[in-house]
Amino acid sequence: MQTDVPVLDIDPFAEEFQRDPDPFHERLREAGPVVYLDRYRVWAVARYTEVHAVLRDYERFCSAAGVGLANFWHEEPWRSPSLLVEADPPAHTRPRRITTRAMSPRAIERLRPGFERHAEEAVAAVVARGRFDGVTDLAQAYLLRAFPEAFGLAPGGGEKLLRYGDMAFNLFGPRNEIARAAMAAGMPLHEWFTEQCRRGSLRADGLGAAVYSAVDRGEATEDEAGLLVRSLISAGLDSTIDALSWTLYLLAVNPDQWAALRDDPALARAAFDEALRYYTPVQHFFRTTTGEVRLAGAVIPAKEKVLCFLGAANRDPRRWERPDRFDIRRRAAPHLALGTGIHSCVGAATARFEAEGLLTALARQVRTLELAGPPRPRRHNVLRSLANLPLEVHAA
Ligand code: OVM
Repeated sequence: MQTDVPVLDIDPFAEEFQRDPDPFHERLREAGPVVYLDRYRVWAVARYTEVHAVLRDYERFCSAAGVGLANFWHEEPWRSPSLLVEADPPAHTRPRRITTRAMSPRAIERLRPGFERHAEEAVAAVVARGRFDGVTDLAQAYLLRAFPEAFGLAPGGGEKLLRYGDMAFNLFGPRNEIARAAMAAGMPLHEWFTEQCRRGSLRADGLGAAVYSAVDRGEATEDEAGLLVRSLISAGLDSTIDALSWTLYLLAVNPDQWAALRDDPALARAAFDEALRYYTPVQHFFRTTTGEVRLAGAVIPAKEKVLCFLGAANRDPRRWERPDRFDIRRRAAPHLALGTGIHSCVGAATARFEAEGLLTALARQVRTLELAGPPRPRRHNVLRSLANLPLEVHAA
């Protein structure tokens, strides 16, 4: 190995790192454009320019060996690989086109009234209570209704979807005690989850059925459609609940920003993107080198894992002015929280719609939004997550 690449003893999956990633992110960024993490024998990038470059370069930094710590060329994946996030072109192209189409702006515009209604109801319920938990009573309560309805899933399965998604995301990390606990809770749901992804379980007017319409057009098999629905419903719930929870937190502790949103609810989308930048829910994904590659002066051998710290890139002072200031009026959208390039989040527009629904309802119904106690982080291998968020609101 080269001597000019800093070798760091930082463990991104340790309790200490996960409780407060920011100081570790800074150390990773400042150590150099490319670093080597001894403990896991992986390379890592934490600056915006390099994270962006790796994500864009799918030929040299591939996804088919898995986008978590496990290298599928050496170890068996825990389930059949995703046709989307664990695939490269040309195999990736058709599944991606199918899901992009199913979740096109036009397709999801139809969902807006449902999102708005669920948001108004969820906000009204917490306004009536005054004090509540921002994670469970608002972000979850809202999405556990809006999300299954949008996909055409039977109502009431939300808790199980959460548990399964929690496992799927955790398993992008190592098989540590968090992953084992998530598997103990999630594995018994495997059959149930697979059943939810079948055509017969999905309402004809939902996003799930829109994926299956590719089968009717001769573009996919029934099994492929099932795997694509699996991707969408395992990736889209936990991550968005965290994103909404952090948005609520950031608005509660930045009263000037909350005032700006109340004055102009059209800032809802920008506020959500700034929160995605500031507290990036999906903290990292890996890529794997296809051959020996040169990156920012470093030479990385073939078939090596490269850890892309999305959250660190989103606070890189080389890219952002005053990166540690939460400012809903900045142009945050080029953040990397939803990736970039061919694998960028296929649910991005849906998530932004969901957020707009919640934040505009909040801006309409709520006058004051304040922290009512210390929030507690939830330990997770991949997600930056809150366990709870005590809030207090007064009606507008
Ligand atoms: C997938 C997928 C993509 C992103 C996140 C994720 C469970 C899954 O394609 O299955 O988390």
